[in-house]
Amino acid sequence: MALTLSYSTPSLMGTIQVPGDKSISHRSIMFGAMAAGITTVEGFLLGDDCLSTISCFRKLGVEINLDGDKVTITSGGESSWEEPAEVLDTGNSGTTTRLMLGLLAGTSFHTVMAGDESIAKRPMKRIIDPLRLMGADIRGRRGGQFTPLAIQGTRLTAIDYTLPVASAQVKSAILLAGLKAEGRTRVTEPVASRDHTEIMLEHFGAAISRNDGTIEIEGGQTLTASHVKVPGDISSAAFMIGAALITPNSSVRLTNVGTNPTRTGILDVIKKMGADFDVEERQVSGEPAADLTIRSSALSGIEIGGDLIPRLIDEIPLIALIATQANGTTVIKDAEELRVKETDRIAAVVSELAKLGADIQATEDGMIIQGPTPLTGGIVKSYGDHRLGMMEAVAALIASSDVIIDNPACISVSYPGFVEQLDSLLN
Ligand code: SPQ
Repeated sequence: MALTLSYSTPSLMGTIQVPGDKSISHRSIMFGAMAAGITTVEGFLLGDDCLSTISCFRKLGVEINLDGDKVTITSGGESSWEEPAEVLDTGNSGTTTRLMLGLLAGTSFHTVMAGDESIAKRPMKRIIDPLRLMGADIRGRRGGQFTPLAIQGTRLTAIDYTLPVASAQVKSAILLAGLKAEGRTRVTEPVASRDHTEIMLEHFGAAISRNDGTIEIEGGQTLTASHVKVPGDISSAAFMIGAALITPNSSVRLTNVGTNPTRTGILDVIKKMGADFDVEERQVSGEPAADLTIRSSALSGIEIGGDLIPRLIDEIPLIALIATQANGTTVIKDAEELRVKETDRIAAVVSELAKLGADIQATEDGMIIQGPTPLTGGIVKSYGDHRLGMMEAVAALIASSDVIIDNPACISVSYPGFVEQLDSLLN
């Protein structure tokens, strides 16, 4: 069912807590399932993707109980996992599919994993190649490039691997497989990607070393059950940040947002564009966090590329929208990874923002946006991609007439209750 949004000259005021970080929530379940004992999690994201992770681990025999955003994971450790009788359904979640490949490669049993239509198109070779070098036995469509994937657990040996793409999912899958492998695994990343796996490995008692872009982990270590506090997701907060920046007369406070430096590229970008905002820092279980106050701002176009891209990769649809309201040209480059996300996010963002009157053009590895342009209403598609759906809902705040979003249900992948929370800020 489509969602019709019509806002006439709104302003946004108030304080909200955005839902828990998706990347950290996934990992909290995986680490809790690997560790023998009882792991507790607070601030867990009850989004569809993280629920897919829970459902996969329940099928492996791990006991997981939910009480609001609190989770209790009771596990006998990785060695107690059972061969699942059913296919593990990873839904729309790339993180679940890819990190679980690393975890399942070193078991003693057989698993089959599959997700939705979007997952079936996302590249898995980048994960399977290094895992095969470790000895993994993984088969899939087109030589293992795509799901469904069949994994026959086997003994793994350590590798020394340099990532060809900046990807936290590839890095994490190798490190998680490395935890079970014989020997010392080394992963080198040319550009830093999010490091939640490294932080959580240490938090659960594993010894790892991190030096100049190389992470090392000795195989055969066991994890100790722990307590995880999940901060708010900066990738979700980004939509509220963008909403406050482009809606006149707005001031929005976002509490307890994760500000791990590998994720705060969005804050660097808005600062460079001239945004008016404050950051008050806090600390949450090894992961930094802050309260952010964002006010409507006059923005200028900038160039975004290079090492900054992995630090804001999921925020680019929103950045493209705010660039339509900035003075001058915004160029986003080095972001070809966007083409293999839930949908081709370069093509989708350009086509849908153009429908709303934006002056935006696709390039091979990004986009060029001229601003400011007033946005009109119109019928737009989410392509089943949560980040597209939310960007379009934020665009509706400044559109001159109704914005009708086709297939808005996907928003619950990472931000259940997003539209309601946005509406609660309306003045
Ligand atoms: O889990 P999924 O579907 O891959 O989610 C996305 C998103 O927009 O929420 C990407 F489409 O985030 C990825 C992110 O782009 C989550 C992630 C992680 O938790 O490790 C890492 C990034 O992907 P990658 O491919 O760069 O490693």
